[in-house]
Amino acid sequence: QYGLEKPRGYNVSFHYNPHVEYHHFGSSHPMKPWRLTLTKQLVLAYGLEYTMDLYEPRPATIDELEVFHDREYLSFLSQVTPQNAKPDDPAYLSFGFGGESNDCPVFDGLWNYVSIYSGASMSAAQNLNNKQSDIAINWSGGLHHAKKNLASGFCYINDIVLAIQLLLTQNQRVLYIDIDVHHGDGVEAAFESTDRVFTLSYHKFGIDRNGYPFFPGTGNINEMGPTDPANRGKGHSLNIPIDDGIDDEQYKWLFKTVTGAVIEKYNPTAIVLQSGADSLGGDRLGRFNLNIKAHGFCVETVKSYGRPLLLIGGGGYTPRNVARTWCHETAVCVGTELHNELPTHIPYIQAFQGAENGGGILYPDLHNTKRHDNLNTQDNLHKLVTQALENLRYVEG
Ligand code: ZLM
Ligand code: CA
Ligand code: ZN
Repeated sequence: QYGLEKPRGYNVSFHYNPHVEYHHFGSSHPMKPWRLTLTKQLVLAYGLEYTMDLYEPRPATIDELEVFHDREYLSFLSQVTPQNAKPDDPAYLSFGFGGESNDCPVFDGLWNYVSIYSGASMSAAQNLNNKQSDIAINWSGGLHHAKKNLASGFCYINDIVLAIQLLLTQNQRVLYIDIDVHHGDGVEAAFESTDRVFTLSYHKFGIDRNGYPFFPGTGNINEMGPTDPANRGKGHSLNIPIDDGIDDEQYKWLFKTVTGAVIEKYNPTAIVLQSGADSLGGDRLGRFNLNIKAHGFCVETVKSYGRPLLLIGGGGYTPRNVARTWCHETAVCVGTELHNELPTHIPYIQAFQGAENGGGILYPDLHNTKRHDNLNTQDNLHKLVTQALENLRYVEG
């Protein structure tokens, strides 16, 4: 209807199993799989499905997940239900479930949910491996905090680690970039002892007024992986700690300068970009002040290097803006521009209408919708970039 034709150049594939939508972490939990429904509705309303290859991947199997995760953890995760869960069982707490914050609740269909989003990331990685796609997208993945035997920060299975492991069968060097507002600690930890994966995370870092560190509390500029010179992974992680309220121009400059230096030095043959949308202005959990196009600039920048690209979701806690951003970034991948006026035939159009919901347009101004003062000075950011570039001294391409 919008007359979009498949652009020459980039083959983009979209890996999405709609069953992921029907899962709920519980009322008032910030992670809402429903944001994926909204994203899909925008992508369809703009006609982007005609510009990509669409896949409905099967759920991953327990054997596939065991490539990274411990068997005992998986057997617990695959069997636990809200009915049989024993919150005082030591196994329950030690695997990261429940607890005081209840970041990782046990909900109905949990195993189904985790196998679906993981299967989609693996399917996307396989498409890159077979050279069927130049860019493969899974907005339901990007759960970067999960460890091999631990659920953490809304993440149970680390689909990113599983996808990178598949890419490593065909690539000597994989670069992982993470623009979620939280530190990509699980992916960094998984590959700390290899130089075949370089991890780069941009995130909010610091202690709040109440004395709590911003989750997960790691990722300062001096954390560069193992320090033992005998460890091949030494210097193959780069962390970019950022303070509250960073704006579009500052973030774009920081991202372009640091990411560009890493790509040129490390020379990866494939790139994985975790595009968590909680770095947007007005996010329920985030602290940054980015607009949708500044977030999308990161996708454009990475795409411009022309390497096989796996693009995955992650955080994002203001669902209407998550959907806007991931729809925009899907368009960036296929190389098309979208009208600011949202098509009116979208199911759930009300979610995007009204002044507080972004006024029925694709690119509302998100600047200071939650009033985080900008604590990042130009001087701090220049020092940060200088240190970041120095941190690349152990890297060979
Ligand atoms: N408490 N409900 C980002 C993951 C962020 C941990 C633990 C002291 C929440 C949050 C859960 C409904 C990604 C922490 C100790 C009390 C925090 C976090 C359930 C609200 C709710 O209303 C909520 C009852 C819940 C959780 C807020 N949790 C906000 N921030 C973080 C985890 C995941 O985006 O990076 C990738 C998907 N957890 O801060 C405590 C440390 C304080
Ligand atoms: Ca990050
Ligand atoms: Zn996050």
